[in-house]
Amino acid sequence: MSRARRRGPGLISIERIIVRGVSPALQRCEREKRDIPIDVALARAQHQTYAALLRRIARVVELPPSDSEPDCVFVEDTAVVLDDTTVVVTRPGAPSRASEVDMVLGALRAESVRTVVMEPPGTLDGGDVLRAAGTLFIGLSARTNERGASWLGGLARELGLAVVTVRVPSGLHLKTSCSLADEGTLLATRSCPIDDGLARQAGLSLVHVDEPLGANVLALGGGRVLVSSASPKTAELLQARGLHVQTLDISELHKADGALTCPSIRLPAPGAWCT
Ligand code: CIR
Repeated sequence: MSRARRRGPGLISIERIIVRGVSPALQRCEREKRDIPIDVALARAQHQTYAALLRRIARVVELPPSDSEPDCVFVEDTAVVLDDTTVVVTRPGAPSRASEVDMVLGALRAESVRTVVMEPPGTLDGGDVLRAAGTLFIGLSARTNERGASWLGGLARELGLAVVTVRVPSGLHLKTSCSLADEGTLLATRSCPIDDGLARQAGLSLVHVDEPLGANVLALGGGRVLVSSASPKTAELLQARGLHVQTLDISELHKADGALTCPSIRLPAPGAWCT
């Protein structure tokens, strides 16, 4: 018998956050423009500021980086937080990132989180999954294949979530082009595959942003949102909508094709959800 039950909108509330340090090998990470130098010391300092900001709102578990996992700071890709009870540990689509899941799985178990480990042959990166109230959007990308998306979709439906799968036409992940600013607001570039109709079906208002790096913000709950300092117009727009905006310089993580959601796994408080 299906355990499905309909989900009300509820609130974003983060109880715990997992982050992982910047690898000394970050320069060798997966990325589109490999020739742009990354200042690893600066990346580390920016990441420390990110972690410090998150510590103001939740308990942060910080995992050590690895010399042999250049992308290990981008923990979001290794896990999908479906709800306040269940976290999926993924099979990242880039072979160089496959081993990153081991440390994250250990950390989730140490936190007594119920984990479900994805099975082959599907692959899926957490950056392709957007939880928005009662809907889970899954992007099919160069990293997330049909098998991975349908496996995750099946599990999410069992937990009572509506599932919408979209094709990611450009950019690394679905959340490269969109993210939630708060419970009801989807920020997106014009190339985002979630259009106005899909957003409305999920109970969201779609707000287009012109700055590509402005599309990935981190909703912290309680009307607070982290925005990259590389997207000042997006920060202004959100402030004008009444949100408490904190800007953060993550220039070196942007050079690694990362953005604000990528360096953390957010775990919700009981009865709440996270994006
Ligand atoms: C990668 O290409 O896998 C990393 N350099 C960037 C991952 C960014 N993660 C995310 O958007 N969730």
